[in-house]
Amino acid sequence: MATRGRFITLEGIEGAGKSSVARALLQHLQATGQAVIASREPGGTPMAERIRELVLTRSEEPLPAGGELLLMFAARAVHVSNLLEPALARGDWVLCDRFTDATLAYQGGGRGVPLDDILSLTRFAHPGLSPDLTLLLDVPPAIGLQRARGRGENGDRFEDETVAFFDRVRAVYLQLAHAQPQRWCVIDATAPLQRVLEQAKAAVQALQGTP
Ligand code: Z5A
Repeated sequence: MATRGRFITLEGIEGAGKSSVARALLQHLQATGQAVIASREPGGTPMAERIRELVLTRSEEPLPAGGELLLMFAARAVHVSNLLEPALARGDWVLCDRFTDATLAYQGGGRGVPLDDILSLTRFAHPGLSPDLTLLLDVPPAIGLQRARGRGENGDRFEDETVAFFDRVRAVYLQLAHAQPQRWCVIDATAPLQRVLEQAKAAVQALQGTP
C-alpha cells in the first residue's frame, strides 16, 4: 500500500500571492521527483468548478451568507471525494490554493457565521481530513487588494468587499495560525516574492523530512 501523501494548503487574503507561490512550489516539488498535484478551492474538479462559478460570479439575485457557506462546502465535498482523497491515498502530495480555513476566515470572520457552525459542517464534509501544513501568506488588505486590482481584471463578488471585511478575514487567519502553530507557517507576504518563496520552500522541506 502506498504511503499516504501530504496535504499542503495556501491561505491568505486576496492578492497575498497564493497562486504565485503554489506555482513555484509545484515546480520545486516536481524537480525533487515528488509526485504532486495542485488544486484550488472552491473548485478543483469539473463539478466543483461549476459551483465555483456560481458562488463567485456577481448576480442580481442576492446570495445570503448561509447559501454561500453551503455552496463552499458542496464544492469541497465533491473536491475531497473525487480528487483530494484519491490523490493522497495513492501517495501524491497535494498543494491546494485555499481549503476549509478559508471558510472559517471568510464566512466566519468576514460574514459573521459562528465558527462552531462551520466546524460542524467540516466534520460532515471531510471527517478526518486536515492539512499537514498550511502556509499563511499574510498581508494587510491595503497591499493585497492593490495587487489584485492592479491586474486589471473584472474580479469576483469578493472583490466588491470593503477593507474592513478583509481585516476581519485576516484576523481570523492569524487567530487560527496562533492556535495551531505546529500546522501553520505564517509568512510575511509584503516581502519580495523571492523571499516569500524561500520561506515557503523551507517549510515544505521540513515536512519532507518528517515521517
Ligand atoms: N472563498 C471563500 O469565501 N470561502 C472559501 O471557503 C473559499 C474561498 C475556499 C476565490 O478565491 C474567492 O473565494 C476568494 C475567497 C473565497 N475571494 N477573495 N478574496 P481565489 O483564491 O480564487 O481568489 P483570490 O484570493 O482572489 O486570489 P488572487 O487574487 O488570485 O490572489 P493570490 O493568488 O493570493 O495572488 P497572486 O495571483 O499570486 O498574486 C497577485 C498579484 O500580486 C500578482 O500580480 C503577483 O505577481 C503579485 N505578487 C504576488 N506576490 C507578491 C509579492 N510578494 N510582492 C509583490 N507582488 C506580488
